[in-house]
Amino acid sequence: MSQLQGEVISPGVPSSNMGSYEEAYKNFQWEDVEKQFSWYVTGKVNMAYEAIDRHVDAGKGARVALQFSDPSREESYTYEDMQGLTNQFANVLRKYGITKGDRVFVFMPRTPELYVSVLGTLKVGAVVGPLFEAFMETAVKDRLEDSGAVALVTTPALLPRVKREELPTLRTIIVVGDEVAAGDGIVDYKKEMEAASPEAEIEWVNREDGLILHYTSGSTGKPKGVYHVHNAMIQHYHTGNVVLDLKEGDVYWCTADPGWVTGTSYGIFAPWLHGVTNVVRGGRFSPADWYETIQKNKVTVWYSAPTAFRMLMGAGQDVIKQYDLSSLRHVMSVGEPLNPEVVRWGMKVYNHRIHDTWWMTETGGQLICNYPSMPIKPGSMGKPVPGIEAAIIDENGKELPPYRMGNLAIRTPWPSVMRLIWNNAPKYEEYFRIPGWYISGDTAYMDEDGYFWFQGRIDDVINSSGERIGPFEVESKLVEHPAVAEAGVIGKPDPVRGEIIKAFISLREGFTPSEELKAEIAKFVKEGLSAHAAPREIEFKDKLPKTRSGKIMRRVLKAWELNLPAGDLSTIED
Ligand code: 6R9
Repeated sequence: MSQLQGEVISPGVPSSNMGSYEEAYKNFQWEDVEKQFSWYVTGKVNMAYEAIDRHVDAGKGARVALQFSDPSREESYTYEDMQGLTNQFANVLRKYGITKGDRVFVFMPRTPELYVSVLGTLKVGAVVGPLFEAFMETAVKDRLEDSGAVALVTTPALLPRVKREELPTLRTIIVVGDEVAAGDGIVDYKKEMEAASPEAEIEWVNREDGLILHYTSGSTGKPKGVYHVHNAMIQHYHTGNVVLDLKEGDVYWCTADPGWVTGTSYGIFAPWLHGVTNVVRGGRFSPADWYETIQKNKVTVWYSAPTAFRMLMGAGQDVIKQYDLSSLRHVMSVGEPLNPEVVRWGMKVYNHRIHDTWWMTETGGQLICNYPSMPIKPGSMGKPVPGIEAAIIDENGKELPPYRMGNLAIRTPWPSVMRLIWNNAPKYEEYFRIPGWYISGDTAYMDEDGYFWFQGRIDDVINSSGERIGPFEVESKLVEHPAVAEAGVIGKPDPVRGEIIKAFISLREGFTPSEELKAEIAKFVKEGLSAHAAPREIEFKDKLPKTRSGKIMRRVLKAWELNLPAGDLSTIED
């Protein structure tokens, strides 16, 4: 573990919203954040009002809220535009009898209509269920069925994947397309929007009323519906301030799809609560298009994921040189461990620190992060957000001293923690099985400066000859090898050693698989990390199985290895 330490990158930008981390942490009160919202007094709230209408009421309606582009569209919408459109959509929903507490799902590509649908749904007090566009029949059905969804917004291309006859609660399907055959529960989005008034009453709800239902896969079983409430906005607003460091006039780009929690908490709520310009780019990943998006929109704050940074790294420096990225002020990452190699590369090619942030669907918002004003230790997730207490505990709830690996746990409660797992109370309670703590399912350790270091999911930790090995550490070393594009590491059962380390590797452009290369890579880890961490087996793959949010699915690698069924694959990419 220790080879990752010792390296520290000082803050490049001294001025940030938070200022000194220690001071901010010490003096923090959640009440001070809550008091920024008028609903603090009345208790009646609506996320959509706070994200959109509030800015119009404050005279800032002419600002650009949504800057959208994909290969066929380029559009911008002011806060005032968004107010009118979301009101219209709320009126459409009301016409079809959709009311407070109903579950309304969105199943469509990233387009302005998706964002209008999400916020319009919130305006009537209904709960949003976002789905990845790439979901196939069973994935869609499982989620709509479990949640008892009454309405769905989708496109003509995706509609055939919705098995209506098997979904008795699903009454209304709103289709966003050019020629929609309306009738029999099918509603034409465009026609209805044209006919709807741009004025609507907002449904004022309680802070504990439902906001969003995000389905996420565990290591076993069907996906779980993680339920969040409007109160989460306190966390979204706070982290938008101290982690995203959003300031008046910022142009912010979160590359995540709203099917993933990052694409809602930080692709919708946090930026709009702060009244900044939110850039949304549809279409597929391409390094040139991504850099073009930054250049063209003069993006100042950029939030992406290790998998994307690794792909950009793989694309090389020549493409970067063709673009002007000087607008960037702050860069962040989330979703899986951010390899130190990627942080070093970010310094070299962007001249920016990439700030790692850690959190989960279940936590609703960021919890452990690196901040603009704080030194970064590459490979560390950073320190708890002010207002959050994090610790490493054992199975009895005992806090462990620095450098001891254990359960990464968070003191309960905090504003955005999930309130339910839909239809699954036992699953929910597992997270809170130790009184006073939320158990994340991740393992980590803390160093003597209070930085947290991710080690793996509980079930991913490898034990080889009595040595505990975190797969992340091995993967990080592997991707430092010039031939390695991506790597996934698992423990393979072994009669002598308990487990041995097996690495699945995709190679960079220009490298060909060979036994020599395998030996060379294994030697590289042995020499760079330690003998016990070196993979005893290496297998080359064209592509590694990943979730749509970019996580390498080690359980799929493990299933391949052991010839077992791979389990729920609904979140797998392509
Ligand atoms: C936001 C999000 C949560 C799991 C989490 C952990 C992994 C997320 C990470 C990270 C290492 C980071 N994870 N951020 N691991 N470093 N900075 O990703 O939510 O899709 O629910 O995943 O992702 O294992 O437990 P979700």
